Amino acid sequence: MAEEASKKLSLPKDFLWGYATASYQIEGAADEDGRGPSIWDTFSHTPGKTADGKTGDVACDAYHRLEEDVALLKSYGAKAYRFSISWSRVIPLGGRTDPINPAGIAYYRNLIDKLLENDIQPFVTLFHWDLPQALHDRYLGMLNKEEFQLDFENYARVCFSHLPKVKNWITLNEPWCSSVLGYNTGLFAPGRCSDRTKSAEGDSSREHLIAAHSLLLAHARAVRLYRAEFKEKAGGQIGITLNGDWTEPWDPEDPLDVEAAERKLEFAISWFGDPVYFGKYPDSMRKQLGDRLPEFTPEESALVIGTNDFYGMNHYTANYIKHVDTPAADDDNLGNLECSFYNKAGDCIGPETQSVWLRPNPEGFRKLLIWLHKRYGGPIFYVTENGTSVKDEHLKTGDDRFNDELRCEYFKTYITAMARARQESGVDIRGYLAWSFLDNFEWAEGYVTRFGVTYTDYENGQKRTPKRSAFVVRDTFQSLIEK
Ligand code: PNW
Repeated sequence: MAEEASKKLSLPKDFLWGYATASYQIEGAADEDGRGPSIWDTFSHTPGKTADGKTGDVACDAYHRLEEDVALLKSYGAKAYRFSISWSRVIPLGGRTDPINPAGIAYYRNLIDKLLENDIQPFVTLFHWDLPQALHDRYLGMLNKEEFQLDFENYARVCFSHLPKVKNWITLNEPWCSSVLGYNTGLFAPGRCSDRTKSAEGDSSREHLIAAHSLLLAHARAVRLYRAEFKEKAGGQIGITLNGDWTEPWDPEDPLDVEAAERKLEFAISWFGDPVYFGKYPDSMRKQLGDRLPEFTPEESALVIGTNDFYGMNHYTANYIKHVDTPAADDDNLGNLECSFYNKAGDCIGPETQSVWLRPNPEGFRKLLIWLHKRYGGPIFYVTENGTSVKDEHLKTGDDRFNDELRCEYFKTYITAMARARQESGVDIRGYLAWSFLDNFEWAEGYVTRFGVTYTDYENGQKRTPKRSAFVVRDTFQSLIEK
Protein backbone atom coordinates (compact mmCIF):
# COMPACT_ATOMS: atom_id res chain seq x y z
CA MET A 1 0.00 0.00 0.00
CA ALA A 2 2.73 2.45 1.01
CA GLU A 3 4.65 1.54 -2.12
CA GLU A 4 1.49 1.91 -4.25
CA ALA A 5 0.75 5.30 -2.76
CA SER A 6 4.25 6.58 -3.43
CA LYS A 7 4.06 5.60 -7.11
CA LYS A 8 3.29 8.56 -9.33
CA LEU A 9 -0.42 8.85 -9.92
CA SER A 10 -1.34 8.14 -13.54
CA LEU A 11 -4.02 6.93 -15.95
CA PRO A 12 -3.42 4.55 -18.87
CA LYS A 13 -2.88 5.74 -22.41
CA ASP A 14 -6.25 4.51 -23.65
CA PHE A 15 -8.26 6.17 -20.85
CA LEU A 16 -11.30 7.86 -22.42
CA TRP A 17 -12.31 11.24 -21.12
CA GLY A 18 -14.64 13.93 -22.31
CA TYR A 19 -18.01 15.50 -21.66
CA ALA A 20 -21.68 14.58 -21.24
CA THR A 21 -25.01 16.17 -22.14
CA ALA A 22 -28.65 15.12 -22.59
CA SER A 23 -31.10 15.72 -25.43
CA TYR A 24 -33.80 17.82 -23.77
CA GLN A 25 -31.23 19.88 -21.90
CA ILE A 26 -29.34 21.09 -25.00
CA GLU A 27 -31.07 20.38 -28.32
CA GLY A 28 -33.94 22.86 -28.57
CA ALA A 29 -35.71 22.53 -31.96
CA ALA A 30 -38.54 21.07 -29.92
CA ASP A 31 -41.07 20.92 -32.73
CA GLU A 32 -38.82 20.89 -35.75
CA ASP A 33 -38.35 18.19 -38.37
CA GLY A 34 -41.12 16.00 -37.04
CA ARG A 35 -40.12 15.69 -33.37
CA GLY A 36 -43.03 14.72 -31.11
CA PRO A 37 -43.47 16.17 -27.61
CA SER A 38 -42.03 14.44 -24.55
CA ILE A 39 -43.22 14.60 -20.94
CA TRP A 40 -40.57 17.29 -20.36
CA ASP A 41 -42.12 19.56 -23.01
CA THR A 42 -45.48 19.22 -21.28
CA PHE A 43 -44.09 19.57 -17.77
CA SER A 44 -41.87 22.58 -18.49
CA HIS A 45 -44.78 24.31 -20.22
CA THR A 46 -46.98 23.80 -17.14
CA PRO A 47 -46.94 26.96 -14.99
CA GLY A 48 -45.05 26.63 -11.72
CA LYS A 49 -43.01 23.55 -12.57
CA THR A 50 -39.67 25.11 -13.57
CA ALA A 51 -37.71 28.18 -12.43
CA ASP A 52 -39.10 31.29 -14.18
CA GLY A 53 -41.34 28.98 -16.24
CA LYS A 54 -38.42 28.16 -18.53
CA THR A 55 -38.60 25.33 -21.09
CA GLY A 56 -36.22 23.44 -23.36
CA ASP A 57 -37.83 24.86 -26.53
CA VAL A 58 -34.53 26.45 -27.59
CA ALA A 59 -32.10 25.43 -24.81
CA CYS A 60 -28.54 25.55 -26.25
CA ASP A 61 -29.89 25.19 -29.79
CA ALA A 62 -27.49 22.26 -30.18
CA TYR A 63 -29.71 20.74 -32.87
CA HIS A 64 -28.56 23.49 -35.22
CA ARG A 65 -24.95 23.74 -34.04
CA LEU A 66 -23.66 20.28 -34.42
CA GLU A 67 -20.47 21.16 -36.31
CA GLU A 68 -19.59 24.05 -34.04
CA ASP A 69 -20.09 21.89 -30.94
CA VAL A 70 -18.01 19.00 -32.22
CA ALA A 71 -15.23 21.45 -33.11
CA LEU A 72 -15.38 22.90 -29.60
CA LEU A 73 -15.20 19.43 -28.03
CA LYS A 74 -12.20 18.70 -30.21
CA SER A 75 -10.51 21.94 -29.13
CA TYR A 76 -10.98 20.82 -25.50
CA GLY A 77 -9.06 17.63 -26.26
CA ALA A 78 -12.08 15.40 -25.56
CA LYS A 79 -11.69 11.72 -26.47
CA ALA A 80 -15.33 10.85 -25.80
CA TYR A 81 -18.72 12.55 -25.81
CA ARG A 82 -21.86 11.30 -24.14
CA PHE A 83 -25.20 12.52 -25.47
CA SER A 84 -28.72 11.14 -25.33
CA ILE A 85 -31.25 10.44 -28.04
CA SER A 86 -34.62 12.13 -27.88
CA TRP A 87 -36.98 9.14 -28.21
CA SER A 88 -39.76 11.35 -29.62
CA ARG A 89 -37.42 12.79 -32.25
CA VAL A 90 -36.81 9.28 -33.55
CA ILE A 91 -40.32 7.85 -33.00
CA PRO A 92 -42.57 10.87 -32.48
CA LEU A 93 -45.38 8.87 -30.85
CA GLY A 94 -42.95 6.47 -29.20
CA GLY A 95 -44.71 3.12 -29.65
CA ARG A 96 -43.79 -0.09 -31.43
CA THR A 97 -46.45 0.33 -34.12
CA ASP A 98 -45.79 4.06 -34.62
CA PRO A 99 -43.79 5.45 -37.56
CA ILE A 100 -40.08 6.28 -37.41
CA ASN A 101 -39.00 9.87 -38.19
CA PRO A 102 -36.16 9.74 -40.75
CA ALA A 103 -35.07 13.33 -40.00
CA GLY A 104 -34.52 12.39 -36.36
CA ILE A 105 -32.37 9.41 -37.31
CA ALA A 106 -30.42 11.56 -39.78
CA TYR A 107 -29.56 14.12 -37.10
CA TYR A 108 -28.04 11.51 -34.78
CA ARG A 109 -26.24 9.71 -37.62
CA ASN A 110 -24.67 12.99 -38.64
CA LEU A 111 -23.62 13.78 -35.07
CA ILE A 112 -22.03 10.34 -34.69
CA ASP A 113 -20.19 10.67 -38.02
CA LYS A 114 -18.83 14.09 -37.08
CA LEU A 115 -17.63 12.85 -33.71
CA LEU A 116 -15.89 9.83 -35.22
CA GLU A 117 -14.22 11.96 -37.91
CA ASN A 118 -12.71 13.91 -35.02
CA ASP A 119 -11.64 10.81 -33.07
CA ILE A 120 -14.24 11.38 -30.39
CA GLN A 121 -15.95 8.18 -29.18
CA PRO A 122 -19.74 8.53 -28.84
CA PHE A 123 -21.38 7.27 -25.63
CA VAL A 124 -25.06 7.20 -26.44
CA THR A 125 -27.83 7.18 -23.84
CA LEU A 126 -31.17 5.84 -25.06
CA PHE A 127 -33.28 7.37 -22.32
CA HIS A 128 -32.44 10.49 -20.34
CA TRP A 129 -35.95 11.09 -18.90
CA ASP A 130 -37.72 12.52 -21.98
CA LEU A 131 -40.48 9.92 -22.43
CA PRO A 132 -42.68 10.50 -25.51
CA GLN A 133 -45.80 12.28 -24.27
CA ALA A 134 -47.94 9.96 -26.42
CA LEU A 135 -46.86 6.96 -24.33
CA HIS A 136 -47.77 8.77 -21.13
CA ASP A 137 -51.18 9.62 -22.59
CA ARG A 138 -51.72 6.13 -23.95
CA TYR A 139 -50.88 4.01 -20.91
CA LEU A 140 -49.08 6.16 -18.30
CA GLY A 141 -45.63 5.27 -19.57
CA MET A 142 -43.56 3.30 -17.12
CA LEU A 143 -46.52 2.68 -14.80
CA ASN A 144 -47.57 0.09 -17.38
CA LYS A 145 -44.88 -2.54 -17.09
CA GLU A 146 -45.96 -4.71 -20.05
CA GLU A 147 -46.42 -1.97 -22.64
CA PHE A 148 -43.44 0.11 -21.54
CA GLN A 149 -40.83 -2.63 -21.80
CA LEU A 150 -42.02 -3.66 -25.26
CA ASP A 151 -42.05 -0.09 -26.58
CA PHE A 152 -38.63 0.58 -25.11
CA GLU A 153 -37.24 -2.59 -26.65
CA ASN A 154 -38.59 -1.53 -30.04
CA TYR A 155 -37.10 1.96 -29.66
CA ALA A 156 -33.76 0.40 -28.70
CA ARG A 157 -33.91 -1.80 -31.80
CA VAL A 158 -34.51 1.22 -34.02
CA CYS A 159 -31.47 2.97 -32.51
CA PHE A 160 -29.16 -0.07 -32.60
CA SER A 161 -30.01 -0.85 -36.22
CA HIS A 162 -29.87 2.73 -37.57
CA LEU A 163 -26.79 3.81 -35.62
CA PRO A 164 -24.39 0.90 -36.18
CA LYS A 165 -21.19 2.89 -35.59
CA VAL A 166 -21.92 3.41 -31.90
CA LYS A 167 -19.81 1.15 -29.67
CA ASN A 168 -20.89 2.42 -26.26
CA TRP A 169 -24.59 2.28 -25.37
CA ILE A 170 -26.23 3.37 -22.15
CA THR A 171 -29.80 2.15 -21.75
CA LEU A 172 -31.09 4.46 -19.00
CA ASN A 173 -29.80 7.54 -17.27
CA GLU A 174 -30.42 7.57 -13.51
CA PRO A 175 -33.62 5.53 -13.20
CA TRP A 176 -33.67 6.71 -9.56
CA CYS A 177 -34.45 10.23 -10.80
CA SER A 178 -37.09 9.09 -13.30
CA SER A 179 -38.80 7.08 -10.56
CA VAL A 180 -38.47 9.19 -7.42
CA LEU A 181 -38.50 12.70 -8.87
CA GLY A 182 -41.15 11.79 -11.49
CA TYR A 183 -43.56 9.66 -9.41
CA ASN A 184 -42.77 10.14 -5.70
CA THR A 185 -41.80 13.77 -5.03
CA GLY A 186 -43.25 14.97 -8.36
CA LEU A 187 -40.48 17.54 -8.83
CA PHE A 188 -39.66 16.27 -12.32
CA ALA A 189 -41.88 15.21 -15.25
CA PRO A 190 -44.47 13.79 -15.27
CA GLY A 191 -44.81 15.34 -11.80
CA ARG A 192 -47.03 12.73 -10.16
CA CYS A 193 -47.29 12.50 -6.36
CA SER A 194 -49.86 12.15 -3.55
CA ASP A 195 -49.97 15.90 -2.85
CA ARG A 196 -53.19 17.02 -4.58
CA THR A 197 -52.07 20.67 -4.55
CA LYS A 198 -49.28 19.60 -6.93
CA SER A 199 -50.75 16.76 -8.93
CA ALA A 200 -54.30 15.65 -9.71
CA GLU A 201 -53.18 12.03 -9.75
CA GLY A 202 -50.45 9.93 -8.23
CA ASP A 203 -49.50 7.77 -5.25
CA SER A 204 -46.15 8.63 -3.67
CA SER A 205 -46.15 5.41 -1.66
CA ARG A 206 -46.13 3.09 -4.69
CA GLU A 207 -45.81 4.58 -8.15
CA HIS A 208 -42.04 5.20 -8.06
CA LEU A 209 -41.52 1.56 -7.09
CA ILE A 210 -43.60 0.41 -10.06
CA ALA A 211 -41.83 2.81 -12.43
CA ALA A 212 -38.45 1.54 -11.27
CA HIS A 213 -39.47 -2.07 -11.83
CA SER A 214 -40.61 -1.31 -15.40
CA LEU A 215 -37.41 0.60 -16.10
CA LEU A 216 -35.28 -2.34 -14.97
CA LEU A 217 -37.20 -4.72 -17.23
CA ALA A 218 -36.95 -2.29 -20.14
CA HIS A 219 -33.18 -1.96 -19.59
CA ALA A 220 -32.82 -5.74 -19.45
CA ARG A 221 -34.75 -6.31 -22.67
CA ALA A 222 -32.65 -3.75 -24.53
CA VAL A 223 -29.46 -5.43 -23.30
CA ARG A 224 -30.70 -8.92 -24.22
CA LEU A 225 -31.59 -7.66 -27.69
CA TYR A 226 -28.25 -5.90 -28.16
CA ARG A 227 -26.29 -8.97 -27.13
CA ALA A 228 -28.34 -11.30 -29.30
CA GLU A 229 -28.40 -9.28 -32.51
CA PHE A 230 -25.98 -6.34 -32.53
CA LYS A 231 -23.11 -6.58 -30.07
CA GLU A 232 -20.83 -8.91 -31.91
CA LYS A 233 -21.09 -7.16 -35.25
CA ALA A 234 -20.65 -3.69 -33.73
CA GLY A 235 -17.91 -4.80 -31.32
CA GLY A 236 -19.73 -2.71 -28.73
CA GLN A 237 -20.76 -2.69 -25.11
CA ILE A 238 -23.90 -1.73 -23.19
CA GLY A 239 -24.73 -0.78 -19.62
CA ILE A 240 -26.96 1.26 -17.34
CA THR A 241 -26.05 4.58 -15.69
CA LEU A 242 -26.92 4.91 -11.99
CA ASN A 243 -26.60 7.98 -9.82
CA GLY A 244 -25.48 7.84 -6.21
CA ASP A 245 -24.08 10.10 -3.51
CA TRP A 246 -21.59 8.91 -0.91
CA THR A 247 -22.75 8.66 2.71
CA GLU A 248 -20.98 9.06 6.06
CA PRO A 249 -22.62 8.33 9.44
CA TRP A 250 -23.65 11.49 11.33
CA ASP A 251 -22.19 9.88 14.46
CA PRO A 252 -19.57 7.26 13.55
CA GLU A 253 -19.80 5.88 17.12
CA ASP A 254 -23.51 5.10 16.74
CA PRO A 255 -24.07 1.71 15.07
CA LEU A 256 -27.57 2.84 14.03
CA ASP A 257 -26.10 5.77 12.07
CA VAL A 258 -23.50 3.49 10.51
CA GLU A 259 -26.29 1.13 9.46
CA ALA A 260 -28.43 4.01 8.16
CA ALA A 261 -25.54 5.31 6.04
CA GLU A 262 -25.27 1.88 4.40
CA ARG A 263 -29.06 1.65 4.01
CA LYS A 264 -29.13 5.00 2.18
CA LEU A 265 -26.67 3.62 -0.39
CA GLU A 266 -28.91 0.58 -0.85
CA PHE A 267 -32.10 2.65 -1.29
CA ALA A 268 -30.44 4.99 -3.78
CA ILE A 269 -28.08 2.73 -5.70
CA SER A 270 -28.63 -0.97 -4.94
CA TRP A 271 -32.36 -0.57 -5.71
CA PHE A 272 -31.15 -0.75 -9.33
CA GLY A 273 -27.65 -2.18 -8.94
CA ASP A 274 -28.68 -5.33 -7.04
CA PRO A 275 -31.26 -6.44 -9.63
CA VAL A 276 -28.72 -5.91 -12.43
CA TYR A 277 -25.95 -7.84 -10.64
CA PHE A 278 -27.91 -10.22 -8.35
CA GLY A 279 -31.45 -10.38 -9.80
CA LYS A 280 -33.20 -9.11 -6.65
CA TYR A 281 -33.94 -5.99 -4.59
CA PRO A 282 -31.91 -5.30 -1.41
CA ASP A 283 -33.24 -6.87 1.81
CA SER A 284 -33.30 -3.46 3.53
CA MET A 285 -35.83 -2.22 0.97
CA ARG A 286 -37.98 -5.33 1.23
CA LYS A 287 -37.97 -4.96 5.01
CA GLN A 288 -39.20 -1.37 4.96
CA LEU A 289 -41.47 -1.43 1.90
CA GLY A 290 -42.97 -4.92 2.17
CA ASP A 291 -45.25 -5.84 -0.69
CA ARG A 292 -45.36 -2.28 -2.04
CA LEU A 293 -41.99 -3.16 -3.57
CA PRO A 294 -42.69 -5.37 -6.61
CA GLU A 295 -41.22 -8.90 -6.63
CA PHE A 296 -39.23 -10.15 -9.58
CA THR A 297 -40.87 -13.28 -10.99
CA PRO A 298 -38.30 -16.01 -11.69
CA GLU A 299 -38.46 -15.10 -15.41
CA GLU A 300 -37.96 -11.39 -14.70
CA SER A 301 -35.09 -12.08 -12.36
CA ALA A 302 -33.37 -14.23 -15.00
CA LEU A 303 -33.94 -11.51 -17.58
CA VAL A 304 -32.41 -8.74 -15.45
CA ILE A 305 -29.44 -10.49 -13.83
CA GLY A 306 -26.08 -9.94 -15.49
CA THR A 307 -27.25 -7.16 -17.82
CA ASN A 308 -24.25 -4.83 -17.53
CA ASP A 309 -21.14 -4.88 -19.70
CA PHE A 310 -20.04 -1.91 -17.60
CA TYR A 311 -21.32 0.17 -14.70
CA GLY A 312 -22.11 3.76 -15.72
CA MET A 313 -21.58 5.91 -12.65
CA ASN A 314 -22.99 9.39 -12.15
CA HIS A 315 -21.67 11.03 -9.03
CA TYR A 316 -21.81 14.52 -7.53
CA THR A 317 -21.85 14.77 -3.73
CA ALA A 318 -21.95 13.24 -0.24
CA ASN A 319 -24.15 13.44 2.88
CA TYR A 320 -23.99 12.70 6.61
CA ILE A 321 -26.70 10.25 7.61
CA LYS A 322 -28.58 10.15 10.91
CA HIS A 323 -30.97 7.33 11.79
CA VAL A 324 -34.48 8.16 13.00
CA ASP A 325 -36.38 6.26 15.69
CA THR A 326 -39.90 6.71 14.34
CA PRO A 327 -41.46 4.37 11.74
CA ALA A 328 -40.95 5.23 8.06
CA ALA A 329 -43.59 7.34 6.31
CA ASP A 330 -45.35 5.66 3.39
CA ASP A 331 -43.81 8.04 0.89
CA ASP A 332 -40.25 7.77 2.28
CA ASN A 333 -37.70 7.21 -0.49
CA LEU A 334 -34.47 7.40 1.54
CA GLY A 335 -34.58 4.42 3.90
CA ASN A 336 -36.07 6.17 6.94
CA LEU A 337 -33.19 8.47 7.83
CA GLU A 338 -32.09 12.09 7.71
CA CYS A 339 -29.47 13.59 5.39
CA SER A 340 -27.33 16.48 6.50
CA PHE A 341 -24.30 18.44 5.35
CA TYR A 342 -23.04 18.55 8.97
CA ASN A 343 -22.04 15.70 11.27
CA LYS A 344 -22.29 15.39 15.05
CA ALA A 345 -18.88 17.04 15.52
CA GLY A 346 -20.08 20.01 13.45
CA ASP A 347 -17.86 19.29 10.40
CA CYS A 348 -19.29 20.38 7.08
CA ILE A 349 -19.19 17.96 4.12
CA GLY A 350 -18.20 20.64 1.60
CA PRO A 351 -18.74 24.18 0.31
CA GLU A 352 -22.05 25.50 -0.99
CA THR A 353 -22.90 25.38 -4.69
CA GLN A 354 -25.93 26.65 -6.61
CA SER A 355 -27.63 23.23 -6.22
CA VAL A 356 -29.17 22.70 -2.77
CA TRP A 357 -28.37 18.98 -2.96
CA LEU A 358 -24.74 19.30 -4.06
CA ARG A 359 -21.62 19.96 -1.99
CA PRO A 360 -18.19 18.88 -3.21
CA ASN A 361 -16.47 16.07 -1.29
CA PRO A 362 -13.91 14.31 -3.51
CA GLU A 363 -13.02 11.69 -0.89
CA GLY A 364 -16.62 10.50 -1.13
CA PHE A 365 -16.09 9.78 -4.83
CA ARG A 366 -13.07 7.61 -4.08
CA LYS A 367 -14.88 5.79 -1.28
CA LEU A 368 -18.02 5.16 -3.34
CA LEU A 369 -15.99 3.76 -6.24
CA ILE A 370 -14.40 1.30 -3.83
CA TRP A 371 -17.79 0.43 -2.26
CA LEU A 372 -19.30 -0.30 -5.70
CA HIS A 373 -16.20 -2.23 -6.80
CA LYS A 374 -16.56 -4.51 -3.78
CA ARG A 375 -20.33 -4.90 -3.83
CA TYR A 376 -20.59 -5.71 -7.53
CA GLY A 377 -17.51 -7.90 -7.95
CA GLY A 378 -15.10 -5.51 -9.66
CA PRO A 379 -17.05 -4.42 -12.74
CA ILE A 380 -15.70 -2.16 -15.49
CA PHE A 381 -16.65 1.43 -14.72
CA TYR A 382 -17.25 4.46 -16.86
CA VAL A 383 -17.90 7.63 -14.91
CA THR A 384 -20.72 8.95 -17.08
CA GLU A 385 -21.31 12.21 -15.15
CA ASN A 386 -19.43 14.22 -12.56
CA GLY A 387 -19.41 17.96 -12.07
CA THR A 388 -20.78 20.88 -10.11
CA SER A 389 -22.75 24.09 -10.24
CA VAL A 390 -21.21 27.23 -8.72
CA LYS A 391 -23.05 29.41 -6.23
CA ASP A 392 -24.41 32.59 -7.86
CA GLU A 393 -22.65 31.89 -11.15
CA HIS A 394 -25.72 33.24 -12.98
CA LEU A 395 -25.18 36.65 -11.35
CA LYS A 396 -21.65 37.10 -12.72
CA THR A 397 -20.96 39.64 -15.44
CA GLY A 398 -18.24 40.34 -18.01
CA ASP A 399 -15.21 38.07 -18.16
CA ASP A 400 -15.84 36.91 -14.63
CA ARG A 401 -18.51 34.64 -16.13
CA PHE A 402 -15.72 32.44 -17.49
CA ASN A 403 -13.74 32.30 -14.28
CA ASP A 404 -15.26 29.31 -12.46
CA GLU A 405 -12.80 28.78 -9.64
CA LEU A 406 -14.89 26.32 -7.59
CA ARG A 407 -15.57 24.15 -10.64
CA CYS A 408 -11.83 24.09 -11.49
CA GLU A 409 -11.05 22.91 -7.98
CA TYR A 410 -13.89 20.38 -8.13
CA PHE A 411 -12.63 18.75 -11.31
CA LYS A 412 -8.99 18.69 -10.19
CA THR A 413 -9.79 17.03 -6.86
CA TYR A 414 -12.47 14.63 -8.17
CA ILE A 415 -10.37 13.43 -11.12
CA THR A 416 -7.44 12.88 -8.76
CA ALA A 417 -9.68 10.97 -6.33
CA MET A 418 -10.81 8.74 -9.20
CA ALA A 419 -7.25 8.08 -10.35
CA ARG A 420 -6.36 7.07 -6.78
CA ALA A 421 -9.29 4.63 -6.56
CA ARG A 422 -8.04 3.05 -9.76
CA GLN A 423 -4.39 2.90 -8.90
CA GLU A 424 -4.45 2.16 -5.19
CA SER A 425 -7.59 0.02 -4.92
CA GLY A 426 -7.79 -1.67 -8.30
CA VAL A 427 -11.13 -0.16 -9.37
CA ASP A 428 -11.38 -0.84 -13.10
CA ILE A 429 -12.25 2.63 -14.43
CA ARG A 430 -11.95 3.04 -18.20
CA GLY A 431 -13.41 6.49 -18.83
CA TYR A 432 -14.73 9.74 -17.39
CA LEU A 433 -17.33 12.13 -18.84
CA ALA A 434 -17.61 15.47 -17.07
CA TRP A 435 -21.02 17.05 -16.61
CA SER A 436 -21.42 19.17 -18.58
CA PHE A 437 -20.06 20.27 -21.92
CA LEU A 438 -22.35 23.33 -21.93
CA ASP A 439 -24.44 25.31 -19.49
CA ASN A 440 -27.88 23.95 -20.30
CA PHE A 441 -31.51 23.48 -19.25
CA GLU A 442 -31.08 22.25 -15.68
CA TRP A 443 -34.56 20.68 -15.47
CA ALA A 444 -36.76 22.21 -12.74
CA GLU A 445 -34.03 24.81 -12.08
CA GLY A 446 -34.37 26.16 -15.61
CA TYR A 447 -31.34 28.18 -16.72
CA VAL A 448 -30.47 29.60 -13.29
CA THR A 449 -28.16 26.74 -12.34
CA ARG A 450 -25.17 26.25 -14.64
CA PHE A 451 -23.06 23.09 -14.85
CA GLY A 452 -21.06 23.76 -18.03
CA VAL A 453 -17.35 24.08 -18.70
CA THR A 454 -18.66 26.24 -21.55
CA TYR A 455 -20.63 29.41 -20.88
CA THR A 456 -23.88 29.58 -22.86
CA ASP A 457 -25.06 33.15 -23.41
CA TYR A 458 -28.84 32.77 -23.58
CA GLU A 459 -29.23 36.51 -24.22
CA ASN A 460 -26.94 36.47 -27.24
CA GLY A 461 -27.95 33.69 -29.55
CA GLN A 462 -26.67 30.92 -27.25
CA LYS A 463 -23.07 31.96 -27.92
CA ARG A 464 -20.56 29.52 -26.39
CA THR A 465 -17.44 30.66 -24.52
CA PRO A 466 -15.00 28.30 -22.77
CA LYS A 467 -14.70 28.74 -19.02
CA ARG A 468 -11.42 28.19 -17.19
CA SER A 469 -12.56 24.73 -16.07
CA ALA A 470 -12.51 23.45 -19.68
CA PHE A 471 -8.74 23.94 -19.66
CA VAL A 472 -8.32 22.62 -16.15
CA VAL A 473 -10.04 19.34 -17.09
CA ARG A 474 -7.83 19.04 -20.19
CA ASP A 475 -4.62 19.82 -18.28
CA THR A 476 -5.52 17.48 -15.43
CA PHE A 477 -6.02 14.55 -17.81
CA GLN A 478 -2.98 15.44 -19.89
CA SER A 479 -0.79 15.42 -16.81
CA LEU A 480 -2.24 12.09 -15.54
CA ILE A 481 -2.40 10.09 -18.77
CA GLU A 482 0.77 8.15 -19.57
CA LYS A 483 2.61 9.36 -22.63
C1 PNW B 1 -28.14 14.51 -13.09
N1 PNW B 1 -30.78 15.34 -7.19
O1 PNW B 1 -29.33 14.72 -12.42
C2 PNW B 1 -28.63 14.36 -14.51
O2 PNW B 1 -28.28 13.16 -15.14
C3 PNW B 1 -28.36 15.55 -15.38
O3 PNW B 1 -29.30 15.58 -16.41
C4 PNW B 1 -28.36 16.82 -14.53
O4 PNW B 1 -28.30 17.99 -15.29
C5 PNW B 1 -27.18 16.71 -13.57
O5 PNW B 1 -27.28 15.55 -12.79
C6 PNW B 1 -27.04 17.91 -12.65
O6 PNW B 1 -28.15 18.06 -11.85
C7 PNW B 1 -29.57 14.87 -11.10
O7 PNW B 1 -31.72 16.14 -6.94
C8 PNW B 1 -30.59 15.74 -10.78
O8 PNW B 1 -30.22 14.68 -6.26
C9 PNW B 1 -30.99 15.89 -9.48
C10 PNW B 1 -30.36 15.15 -8.50
C11 PNW B 1 -29.34 14.27 -8.82
C12 PNW B 1 -28.94 14.14 -10.13
